[in-house]
Amino acid sequence: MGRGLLIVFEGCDRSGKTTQSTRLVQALNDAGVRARLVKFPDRTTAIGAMIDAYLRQKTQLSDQAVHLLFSANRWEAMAQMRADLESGTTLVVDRYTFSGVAFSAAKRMDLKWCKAPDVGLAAPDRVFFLDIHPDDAAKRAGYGDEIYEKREMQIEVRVKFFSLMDKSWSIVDALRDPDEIHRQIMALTNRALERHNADPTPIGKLWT
Ligand code: 2DT
Repeated sequence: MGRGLLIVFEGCDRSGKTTQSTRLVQALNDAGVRARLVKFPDRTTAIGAMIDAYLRQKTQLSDQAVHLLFSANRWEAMAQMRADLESGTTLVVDRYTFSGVAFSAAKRMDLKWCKAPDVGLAAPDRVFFLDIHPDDAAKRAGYGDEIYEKREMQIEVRVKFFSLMDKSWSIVDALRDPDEIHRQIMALTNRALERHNADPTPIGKLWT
């Protein structure tokens, strides 16, 4: 049995990442593919609790400190993620290093500095970017009270996401019917699984 794939969902707030990543895991499991959902930030850990307090504006942290906490929150999950991948479980990840870099870079932090703490994390096999303009996303339910849920920030984040894309990314139009989006993502995932089974590659390392 080969390794599982690392599939990442990225996008601005309200783009449907949580809905689509959950549906993908369900559909893969239904098709007999072992898959598990991973979500960053993972607010359930001690580090995640600090991130949660920052996002909900209950505590203040410097931009650098919170950036490093987001990265540490991925590193604390890495051993289990690698073990799952190696044992054949496909991981579907709701936000990953690209959110880390895009949100911090949108605050005018240096791009190279932002990438550095995530160097060496497991690299995704596929990234699905659920693309929606922040103004359309805001119409869905309006933004909440968290620190980054502001129009100007979201617009800047989207620009940063585009600057991070490479050939492993697929841009998915997130303004469409959720069933249609799911079918497209399922087709892209099946193609990635078939390609990997025909020509297996080891887990890559990020930002190297
Ligand atoms: P959720 O609404 O998806 O819980 O995200 N963020 C996320 C960062 O700034 N850096 C990161 O590394 C990650 C993973 C995006 C909460 C907010 O946290 C931002 C939105």
